[in-house]
Amino acid sequence: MVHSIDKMKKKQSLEIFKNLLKIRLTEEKISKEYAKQKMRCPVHLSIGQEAIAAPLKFLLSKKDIVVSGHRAHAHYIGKGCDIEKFIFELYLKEKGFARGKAGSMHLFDKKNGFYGSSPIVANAIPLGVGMGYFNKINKLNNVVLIFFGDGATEEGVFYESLNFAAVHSLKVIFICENNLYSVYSGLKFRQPKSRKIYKVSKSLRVSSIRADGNDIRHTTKTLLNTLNFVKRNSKPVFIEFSTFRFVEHCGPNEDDHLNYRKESEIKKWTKKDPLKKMYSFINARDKILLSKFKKKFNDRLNKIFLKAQKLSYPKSSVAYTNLYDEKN
Ligand SMILES: Cc1ncc(C[n+]2csc(CCOP(=O)(O)OP(=O)(O)O)c2C)c(N)n1
Ligand SMILES: [Mg+2]
Repeated sequence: MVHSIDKMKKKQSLEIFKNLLKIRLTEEKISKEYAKQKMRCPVHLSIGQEAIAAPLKFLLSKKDIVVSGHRAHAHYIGKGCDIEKFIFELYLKEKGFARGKAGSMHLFDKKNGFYGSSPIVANAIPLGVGMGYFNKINKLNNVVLIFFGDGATEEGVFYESLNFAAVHSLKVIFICENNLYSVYSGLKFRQPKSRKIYKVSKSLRVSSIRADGNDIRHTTKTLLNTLNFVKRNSKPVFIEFSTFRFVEHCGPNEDDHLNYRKESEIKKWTKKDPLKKMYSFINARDKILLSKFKKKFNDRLNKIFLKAQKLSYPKSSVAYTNLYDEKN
């Protein structure tokens, strides 16, 4: 585990770079295969937002908890959860992590500390705060990271949860991935122009920061410093990462022809693509290592996807079994 950014070894940063690539390659493969109509659950891809999730596995222990919303693939992969069971689940096969009952928006991997994602906007926020409270009353030192979008900050439960976490001094990190849109609605149609999301949190007495969500160096440093602060001070913190999604809200394709986002805005963010950004500062040796990793990982993905398609679906007789299975 990485504890200090200054003492971070070259090998550790390369692993974080690999994780970013891993998320992108998995999402691109999902996007490519989706058109074949074999994966029948809705998907909300994280392409463009991966730099926020990529450091998770290396900064957190398995006992630290992550929860998320509908756009959760990156967080699941970033935390080091089981990719095979994830892809099987997207195909709704019985070997998926939820035996084919969950699909893309109810991700879960207890062994790796991923305690669920939920498609109801803002739903994971009180869930994560509840786990933070559980940790507190059981004197556990684990931290809970709650991921959500800018849209979730417009739900009432967001305010209640921040208030509760502040009052009870919970070791919870609220992470808002501000990609400027909630489906097709830009922030300017939803929130007063002068409002800054991270300042709302400050007014509720939860310390907050805003950082670049597309530069892996910034996301790693921000997450690590925040984790250390939360553990040391037993207080919640709110992080607003600025970022942008590169494909449609739900589904595998681009939707720029719909014109809800200006061409100039898309161009600006394309230049800030987290993968391109990462390649702009890594050295030649790391580039070679990453290209070898890319080939190997793509081969692995191809095998997983082929295997997933051949697996069997769950029988209808088990539709109502294991719905609340503790052992799952
Ligand atoms: C309570 C609730 N309201 C509305 C929806 C429909 N919905 C699904 S995703 C979404 C957009 C959320 O935007 P944001 O929180 O910014 O996340 P992003 O999709 O940008 O990652 C909406 C409105 C929902 N799932 N749940
Ligand atoms: Mg959004």
